[in-house]
Amino acid sequence: MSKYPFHEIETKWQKYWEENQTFAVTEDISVPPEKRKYVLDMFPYPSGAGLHVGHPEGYTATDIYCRYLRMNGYNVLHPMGFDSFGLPAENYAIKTGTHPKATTEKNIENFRKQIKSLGFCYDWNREISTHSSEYYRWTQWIFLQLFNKGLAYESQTPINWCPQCLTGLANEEVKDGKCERCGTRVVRKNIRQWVLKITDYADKLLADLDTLDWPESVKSMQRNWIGRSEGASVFFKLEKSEEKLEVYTTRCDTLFGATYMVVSPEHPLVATLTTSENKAAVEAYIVSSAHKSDLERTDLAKDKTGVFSGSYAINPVNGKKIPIWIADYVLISYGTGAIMAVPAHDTRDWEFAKKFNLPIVEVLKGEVDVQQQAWTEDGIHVNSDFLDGLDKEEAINKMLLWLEERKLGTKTTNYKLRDWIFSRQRYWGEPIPLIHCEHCGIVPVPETDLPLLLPEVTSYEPSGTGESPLAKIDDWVNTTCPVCGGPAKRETNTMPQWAGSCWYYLRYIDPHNSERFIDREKELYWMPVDLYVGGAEHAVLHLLYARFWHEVLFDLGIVSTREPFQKLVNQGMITSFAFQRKDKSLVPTDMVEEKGPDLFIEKETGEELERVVAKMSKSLKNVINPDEIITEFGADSMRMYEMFMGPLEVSKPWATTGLSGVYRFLDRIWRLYEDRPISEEAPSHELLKTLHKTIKKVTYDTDTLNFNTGISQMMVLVNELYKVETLPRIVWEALIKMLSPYVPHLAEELWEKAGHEPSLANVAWPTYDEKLTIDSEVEMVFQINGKVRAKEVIEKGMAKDELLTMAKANEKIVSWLDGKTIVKEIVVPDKLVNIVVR
Ligand code: ANZ
Ligand code: ZN
Repeated sequence: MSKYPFHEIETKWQKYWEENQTFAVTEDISVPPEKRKYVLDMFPYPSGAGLHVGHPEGYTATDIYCRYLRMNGYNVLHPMGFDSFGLPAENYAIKTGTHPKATTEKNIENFRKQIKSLGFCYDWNREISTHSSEYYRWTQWIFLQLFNKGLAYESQTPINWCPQCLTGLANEEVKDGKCERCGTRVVRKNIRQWVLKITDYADKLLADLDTLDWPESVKSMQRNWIGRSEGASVFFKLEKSEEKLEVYTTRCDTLFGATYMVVSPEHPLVATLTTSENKAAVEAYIVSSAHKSDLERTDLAKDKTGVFSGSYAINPVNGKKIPIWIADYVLISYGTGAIMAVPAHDTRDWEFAKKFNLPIVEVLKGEVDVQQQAWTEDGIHVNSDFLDGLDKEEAINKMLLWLEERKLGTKTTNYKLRDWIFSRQRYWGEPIPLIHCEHCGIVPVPETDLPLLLPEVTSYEPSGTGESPLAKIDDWVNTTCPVCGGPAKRETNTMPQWAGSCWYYLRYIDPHNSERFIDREKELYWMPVDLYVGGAEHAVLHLLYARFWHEVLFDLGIVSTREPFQKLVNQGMITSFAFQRKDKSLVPTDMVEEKGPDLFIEKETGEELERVVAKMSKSLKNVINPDEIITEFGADSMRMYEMFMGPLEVSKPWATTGLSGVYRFLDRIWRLYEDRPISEEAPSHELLKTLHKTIKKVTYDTDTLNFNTGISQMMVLVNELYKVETLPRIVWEALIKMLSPYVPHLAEELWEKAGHEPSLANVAWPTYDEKLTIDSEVEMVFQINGKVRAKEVIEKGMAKDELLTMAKANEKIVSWLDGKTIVKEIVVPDKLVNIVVR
């Protein structure tokens, strides 16, 4: 039995596609707008580890869809590139002194080669890398548009700071409150930052979510992240100062139950509020809470901590004097950084009040004793003067009016969303194109001077003062002001990795334009992205940042759609099997022996192990390397297996047995061709029917990304072909066409072998005859008084009276009718005849 020569076939066709530019795409205006599709993959970060099995999953899905669309007459934009500014390359540079550019470009080479070895139909002429100056020139240009629109500002923001590495860290770089690099506990530190005003777009970002065909889970994550909350600002007079303490509350109706107040340790009034007796305790407390992350501070399970400031405020509704505490369960970053505490009806306030012996006053009638636990559900107001007897909504409205009339409060909306901390004290990123001039303030680098190139440095280590390594290059930092010509200094912070991925989908449309960042006509031709496929881990950061930039570009009149990505699909994670001991510890795969079906033994100890599903990890030695799979089974097997594993969106474990099953399927197809001549004769009616059913199913399934079930149906057709001596051409060629999006190399080869010129890429997708997909025979049920008494197989579509005659002629029915009077006859065509008798 000759093995199907996938290696030869795959190399041959990849070369062919490349040489013939089979997948190069242009903005052909003869193609009507509804026949233009933009299908996008989340581009990879070119890590040193190379392609992971998760990458080909999404990439194969979009590839199949694009090939299918092409065969259906669509003009399809399907590009690929690299998200190539990033921390790992920089950290590697710090360790080894290798320039991040060198590492990155070597990794890109490798990624490109790996991606190409899977035979994807990308238009490689449109490849971009976010670290190339041609590209980041426009990232800088967009930043300047944001700056000019007042959406970028400088601020002293508390950020995560590593006291060992002497650098600010992004939130993603902090693991369990510790620096990812050195393991030191991070602290909060105010440092100078560039911040983008994404909060200006909170309402738009929220509202436009409704227009998107995205998974509900991602939409709701974005809604929660934006976290719009409606409530009130309330101003509390202080007992001994003219200052007012403003709080944010969603429950101003509970004001009569506010028995104390809390300000966060970072609140600007802390010093004013702290009396001299309490000063030492307050200062010690501020230091201790600086070590905690927001998450730790707001953790419900954590023991509450705090100190009394020594000052009092006056509750505006009843004139009562209430103590002001300092506690870190109140965050400076939300609302006003100060709260009115209502311990009877808020769990955290209740715990705090219990711990520090503060009064608890019930203002909502509930089902518990509020001295024993907080009542956090709704109830009728009590102990609340003019609110007594009202429900929540009535009471909130009445209290708001009351406060507003007296200028003691106003209706306010708050968002969880924070402005986006946009600068990094890092080397490997886009330099922020701004200049600090003593006379003119902050001045943008003139657009004609872009790109502002990332200069060469000798050491990638942050400077130690919280500035990027760029700050050490005097002849780069010192420049002249573009406005007054006087001496000035460059901004030395760089942009975060998210910057480049915020707009890459736009650059693919016009990747080589050196005049503009995108040509208007081309943008109109392709946007928005019709389908975007990628991992669910990007639900908030990337997908929110990109939407924000896009909304801004829309408002600037640079792009034509409000939203960039019309439809989003999250591929499921590819996991792996792992082996677990009784004590739940995991055994590396190479230490496991398979003794039989579902019987796994730890080699060393003989302990029986349970097979479980786990994330692939180096330590478990269960990481699948796509290169090895391609070498052993071929790219087509790899592609088809990943699609056959299960529905695209669900997570599924890699199983080599499944992969060899798919390989055997492809091998069977190859042997069909080797063993059977193609004939020009018409196929049998049965075979023709299977063919049309298959075309119908594969068409629907490919169109809706249900690839696994489409593949199953093709397997059915292949089994049918094994039953015939020769391959009827119309069946065989239709099969090749259906296979081609899935296993394009094998399909091209078989197409050529069937006597055609290459390529299959733009050959029309097969069509089906609906009539041939319907089974023409059905089973009729004959009933007497609703009970089934006989069955008969009939030709579909017979008329009612014909069916009735047939029923009455049926032997069994005849005997049931004997001696009875017919009172009613019911006929449901293709289903049943029911005769009611007496
Ligand atoms: C009084 C009150 C009574 C509250 C009650 C809740 C329940 P959302 O819905 O998430 O917007 N809060 C306000 N600012 C805070 C801060 N900086 N840190 C921690 N907590 C803060 O939550 C708003 C509620 O969270 C506010 O309403 C406030 O407590 C608290 F029965 O005020 B509430
Ligand atoms: Zn100046």
